[in-house]
Amino acid sequence: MTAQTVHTAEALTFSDADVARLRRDFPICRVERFGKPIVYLDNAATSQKPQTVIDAVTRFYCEENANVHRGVHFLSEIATESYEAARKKVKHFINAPLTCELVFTRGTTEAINLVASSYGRANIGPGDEVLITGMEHHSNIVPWQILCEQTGATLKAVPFTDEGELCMDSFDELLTPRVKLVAVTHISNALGTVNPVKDIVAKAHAVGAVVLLDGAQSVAHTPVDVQDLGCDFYAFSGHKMCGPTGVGVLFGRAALLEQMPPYQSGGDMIASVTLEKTVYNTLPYKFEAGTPNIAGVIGLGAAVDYLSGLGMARVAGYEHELLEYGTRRLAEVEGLRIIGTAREKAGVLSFIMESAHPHDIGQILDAEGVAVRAGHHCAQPVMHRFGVPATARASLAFYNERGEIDRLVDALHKVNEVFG
Ligand code: C6P
Repeated sequence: MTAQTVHTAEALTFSDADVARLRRDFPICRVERFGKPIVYLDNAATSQKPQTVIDAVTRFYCEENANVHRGVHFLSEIATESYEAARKKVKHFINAPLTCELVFTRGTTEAINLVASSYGRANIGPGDEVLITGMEHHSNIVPWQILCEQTGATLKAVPFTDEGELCMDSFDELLTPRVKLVAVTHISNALGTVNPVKDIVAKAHAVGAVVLLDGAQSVAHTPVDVQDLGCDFYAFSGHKMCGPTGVGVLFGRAALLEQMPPYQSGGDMIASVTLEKTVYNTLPYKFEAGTPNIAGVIGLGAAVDYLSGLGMARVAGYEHELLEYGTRRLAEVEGLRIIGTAREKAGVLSFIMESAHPHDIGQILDAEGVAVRAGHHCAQPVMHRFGVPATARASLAFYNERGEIDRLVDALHKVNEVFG
């Protein structure tokens, strides 16, 4: 019998009915203001949490609470198992080669600081350069500024175009053998630009530089495969991917993590201590000093289960459709200009209006039950580049509906009525 290939290609998006169904997983979608559900479009700041994540955290405190890696008793063993199971889930989620390459941190910010302090101080010195871009979040600027001040290295930044795309010619010029580390955001929180990070990694490796990718805005919006990207470090936060606050991840290649000194010191990061000398623990525990955010890590594991269940390719496909719809609808609003129009974009709609300051826009929208962020989005160099003090930003997630974009647009017309 001849084998037949059956193609059951599933559409890489969600239907309206799918979204309506999965919104029921998020208790906050039932919260109302002025008799209507709140339109939450501040997902780049933090995502909402499904019931399964909330339950995982509650269950831990109700049924498993104990410290990890320390006790010989039942609860401690269960807690340790759940904590380490979450690490394995994260490994599969981003396709890391080894479980020991995942270090739990407080978030993206701490993960980047860990690399700057530990890898940076051990490997970067006078005459060396660190290369970032002009569209980084402050968390991927300031740690490198401090490192350069402390070591005598120089910080350089790749500029970007009016559309918000990196000037890759400038990147090529700036990428000399003096560059020892390249740190780039995968997706810009202020512009939505998806950067060509695979290309950046390949080029950086060709001159011998290591690469850190800031994945804060990526992991919840697009499939991430660190082996495919080829990066050396990948940093992200649990709270932006349906997980709890106060927990994040640093992926680092084992060969690099092995030779890096500890970032913080204390309990759990040691193999043995005498008053004269300490032998450090194995990976990843060498970088997890003190009692970790156990409940947060377990909640993050549940978030990974939830996102994996949805399928990240479908999440990305649906959010892309929503972005296109939002971009089209915002164009109807008089005097509105979108900041960040890169060809490769994720679900971020940053904008300014002729009639009103972004903070006023934010206030009017809030009065209409629509939550956006207004400000510099911790990316002041981006604001300077566009000569604006701030933008209003609507940032999307897979649980947002087209009807919510419509409510945003109605509220923006109201801004023009009030201030126009
Ligand atoms: N951006 C935003 O509203 P933490 O705070 O450590 O979880 O994430 C920091 C961070 C790092 N990189 C990027 C690209 C980010 O977007 C963020 C957080 C939020 O855009 C809060 S400022």
